Amino acid sequence: MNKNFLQLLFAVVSISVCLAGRVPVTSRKAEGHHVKARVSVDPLSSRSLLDNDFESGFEEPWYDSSPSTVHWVVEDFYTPFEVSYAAPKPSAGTKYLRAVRNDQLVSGLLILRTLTFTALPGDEIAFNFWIRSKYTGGNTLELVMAIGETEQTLVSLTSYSTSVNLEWRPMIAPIPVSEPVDLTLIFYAFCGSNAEDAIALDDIVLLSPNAPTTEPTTTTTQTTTTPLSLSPTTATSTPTTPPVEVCGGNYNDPSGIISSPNYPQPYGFDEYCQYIIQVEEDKRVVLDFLYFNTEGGADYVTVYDGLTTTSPVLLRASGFHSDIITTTTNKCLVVHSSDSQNSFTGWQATYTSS
Ligand SMILES: [Ca+2]
Ligand SMILES: [Ca+2]
Repeated sequence: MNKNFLQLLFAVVSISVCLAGRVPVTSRKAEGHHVKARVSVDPLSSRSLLDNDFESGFEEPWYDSSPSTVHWVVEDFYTPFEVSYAAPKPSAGTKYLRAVRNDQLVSGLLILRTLTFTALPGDEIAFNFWIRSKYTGGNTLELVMAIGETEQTLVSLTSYSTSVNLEWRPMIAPIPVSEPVDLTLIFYAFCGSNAEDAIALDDIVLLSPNAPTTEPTTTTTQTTTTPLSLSPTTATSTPTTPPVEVCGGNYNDPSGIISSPNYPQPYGFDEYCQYIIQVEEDKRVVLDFLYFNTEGGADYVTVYDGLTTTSPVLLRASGFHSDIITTTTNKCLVVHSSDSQNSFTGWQATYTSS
């Protein structure tokens, strides 16, 4: 009798434990993605974990910490959460991270964070984004880097927030550190309550053109064993030399290509570059801007109908622009200028003589 009672008691306790064990799982599911295990990773190795194209369906190692009812959720292009205004189709894959609102489309702040990782000099963060809003500038999207409590805006994409923006756009933002620094990256966004309002992210990649690889180590080893007379040659072939940025210049060929410094990587801050184009005496210069993406209202391209900044202005543009410009004489001056923050992909133009 006692034995049977103990067996019964054991069975009841076992079932209770099982049930108790299940409760947190169920409630955690009901809460959605608020509760997430954050993996503790060494900052230097977590660098390699930042890349995410969201095709797995998971947002980790980025994580949503939005405080209100709007959340970053992985959406599939073919099964969207908000069907009235579908996202543009990604260039690769079908999934991306989208600001998803509740049934009442209540507006709110969105926050997306990384783990703490070690940023190295030269690091850049690349991503694709789509932002759209019923009223221009109504939705916001900013990428911020946080070192401890100090936050610094890397890029603000609010100027892309218009009712007609129906495409994914690429962005590369430099992470401005001069030495290895542990930091986190944070996307702050605000999504409004109109049906047209939308924000999405995809293809986040940490680019590290200056990150040490195994190659330079081998070179260093060789340098120490080579005769002294050969060392200057070895030194000049060191692969860590950064590419030379072209800022303006003289262009006298009948045709050519000009672009913002570092194109198609983002141009720099506080730049002022003059491109002087001169073709044959009886010809005119035709400039065709094939690509144009600068910070609206801050980073400008100005085309003068002559060789000085006092010449008539043929074009002064920022943001998105598409244009073909013909000068009245055989020469023109193109000026690229940027302010001290927010650098975009820039611009590229061909010129011909006609
Ligand atoms: Ca994707
Ligand atoms: Ca700028």
